[in-house]
Amino acid sequence: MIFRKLFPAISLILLSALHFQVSAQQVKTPGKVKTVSISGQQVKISTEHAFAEITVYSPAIIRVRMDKQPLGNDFSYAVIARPVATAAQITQNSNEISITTDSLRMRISKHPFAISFFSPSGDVISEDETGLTTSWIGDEVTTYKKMQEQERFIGLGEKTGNLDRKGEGYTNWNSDVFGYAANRDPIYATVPFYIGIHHHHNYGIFFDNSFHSDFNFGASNNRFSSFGARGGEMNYYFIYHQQMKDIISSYTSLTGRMPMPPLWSLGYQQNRYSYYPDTEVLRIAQTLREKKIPADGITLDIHYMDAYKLFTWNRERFPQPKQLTDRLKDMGFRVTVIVDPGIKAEAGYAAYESGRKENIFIKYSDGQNYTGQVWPGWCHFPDFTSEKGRQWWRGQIKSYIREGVSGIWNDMNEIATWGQKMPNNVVFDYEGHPITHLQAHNLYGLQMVRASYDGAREALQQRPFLLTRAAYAGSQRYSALWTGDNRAEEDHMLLGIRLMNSLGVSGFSFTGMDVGGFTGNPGVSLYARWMQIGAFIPYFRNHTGINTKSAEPWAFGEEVLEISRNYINLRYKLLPYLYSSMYASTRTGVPVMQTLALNNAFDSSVYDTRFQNQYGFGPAFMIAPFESTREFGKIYFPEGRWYNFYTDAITGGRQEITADLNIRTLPVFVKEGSIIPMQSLIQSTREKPSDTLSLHVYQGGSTYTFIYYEDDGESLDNEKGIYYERAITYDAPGKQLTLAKPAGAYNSQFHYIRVILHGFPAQKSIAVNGSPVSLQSAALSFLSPISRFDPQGSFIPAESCTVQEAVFANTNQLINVGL
Ligand code: NBV
Repeated sequence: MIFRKLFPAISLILLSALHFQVSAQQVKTPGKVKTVSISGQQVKISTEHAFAEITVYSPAIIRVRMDKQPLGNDFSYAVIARPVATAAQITQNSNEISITTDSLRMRISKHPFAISFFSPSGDVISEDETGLTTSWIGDEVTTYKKMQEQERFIGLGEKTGNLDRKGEGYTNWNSDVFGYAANRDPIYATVPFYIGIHHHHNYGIFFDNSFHSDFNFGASNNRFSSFGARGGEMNYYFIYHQQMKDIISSYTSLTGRMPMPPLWSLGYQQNRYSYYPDTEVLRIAQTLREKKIPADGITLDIHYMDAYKLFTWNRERFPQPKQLTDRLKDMGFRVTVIVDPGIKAEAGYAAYESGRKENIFIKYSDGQNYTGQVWPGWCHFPDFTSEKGRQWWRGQIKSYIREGVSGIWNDMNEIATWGQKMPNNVVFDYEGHPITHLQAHNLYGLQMVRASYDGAREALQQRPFLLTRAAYAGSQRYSALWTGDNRAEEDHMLLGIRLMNSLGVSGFSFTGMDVGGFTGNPGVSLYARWMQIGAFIPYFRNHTGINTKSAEPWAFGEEVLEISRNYINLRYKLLPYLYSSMYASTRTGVPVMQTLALNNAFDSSVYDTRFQNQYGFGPAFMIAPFESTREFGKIYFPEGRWYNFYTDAITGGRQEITADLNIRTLPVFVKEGSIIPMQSLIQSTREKPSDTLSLHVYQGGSTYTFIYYEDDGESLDNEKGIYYERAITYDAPGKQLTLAKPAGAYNSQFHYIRVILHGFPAQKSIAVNGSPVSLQSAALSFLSPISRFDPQGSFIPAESCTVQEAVFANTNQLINVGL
């Protein structure tokens, strides 16, 4: 009876609830433009259902902000640039608004609102998919771009999969993925920037939104590519240049570039989870020296702590940390320690007590500190989105520096907690404008390394080395990034290369992977190949997990030891080249480790899955990595002529060649016309090389400039102009090599230059500033022979090439060499 009476009311409530659900699930598009206001480089627009703000950031960058409500506080941790004064012509008529810069044209249709971008010559570069444009489902916002014919997509930071991401979809939600599968998504880092390529155009899109986000490059649809997030504004930067490297430069002008790393961090780093006690650390360091394996770094994983409590030392294992780091420093090793964000909630533990007192932990919405479980047990987590939290962390980090630590390795900062389900009602300060975990999650790693970097730099008064696992766009300003808990498997070695190549085009130049693999045990050949590749990646670290076999270079037999030593030696000889290439990257954002697409964006072969793992290392090298067990393999040579690095044999470009492979040599090629500076072998960067810089010049057909760079390797003086920067130009048609007058207030440590000519016709002498200097012909091997251990005790000789070389004094005057 009562029910019958109440029925109409209940059904009304139910119906309206249902109606609400239906309308919440409706897809809302902006509709028609209602008002337009143009001021300087900016256009503000209101439409039937949305608000938009279009800002010209530079001739090549236009920012689009949209929301279904009036636009809110404009704040980003990723973007550090302000709009550059740009001559932009902004006009409108009843149908459209048009924005024209020197590099780009944008059209905004009014009925309904839709955006298109064109090249200055009028080609379509990117256009909203008609009918879908930008739309909302509840709080979720997505922009749909028409899929252009034959369009390809690369980038998006640390993403598994193929180089060309066409047909795939990806999610950004920083995740702790121990031993991840080679196709796992998402993994640790969020870099919502990608490059689209079609019809001989390429463009970049940076979607600066830290909520859980999704990118679709034609997955499960044949209509569009899209990017969207579960909350926040549509907020993207559109970048157009003809050259892909300029797109990366523009992108990194927005989100920043890596600072110059300390030289020692480019040397070889020996790791495991974990080396302890101190005597074991010293034994490893000593063995590297005894076996003449150059190395610069050793890392302490979580077992250096007392019961995993951050900012403590296990005094049984490490009674005198400062003595240990001092002793290691004397041996030419720097120590990097791991830090996790979880602070154990334990009365009496200093970091916990001070963190509580200072009230710097993240909290539930009711004000109670959030507690999650990690290594030490139940923990609280610092709020790195508040200055107070960062300041507290900076202070704590100083304790490591006092103990002589030089590097800070930021782990578990996704945030990783047991259960992997951090509650969304945890609130973060966000510089006084609180946000929930939904928006803060992907930013946590970025803010943590910011605080670690600032703390370490302040305390060291030198360049610190920082390493992180989780990241958001912009983290490159503070830290190198490594690709986490990979597996000791062949496909993971190759995947690691693609991850780093993708990170490279997404603004991260300083990257590494666990060489040898973190989970599992690599076979002998896999380890050898991985070490060879390690010599040609920016951060060269050997690391392995807790329950794995020893994975130091001597743990796999004599042949592997010799192979590893060969390539680590090579790495050390190449440090002038690598250091200069890293410097170039600090200036331009162009990565040192480069997918071949970077210079060959419109060459379909570089995306071929058979060749997609090939990459450039700095401007000169092309590496062709293969699984270690392969006996032959196809290599693609892009445009230009290529020298075999070991033999100088030349291969013409735009062709595939089947090459014989062996485990002693990694296929490495040098682009014609290159200049590669090298130094004598040293055992660590603490040791001075000989005073002769070798300049390898590879005969080519055009003019090329290499920017050579030196500084003291670790102080901050480089920021005050105390560096040595010298343009070295090889003008092939003019047969000239010119070393310009150096810039900066630092003196080169090299007093002589040895010019080593590859592929040049035989000559008796070269003219150095007009005076003849005699040329010698010499056989050159970049590697040492490998012992064969047969009854004769013979050697497998290393391949060699014949070069011509001449030595002359290195002065600060212009040096002109006639070749
Ligand atoms: O601190 C231990 C490990 C570390 O070795 C590894 O490199 C990180 O990715 N860490 C993860 C914690 C858990 C590993 C199972």
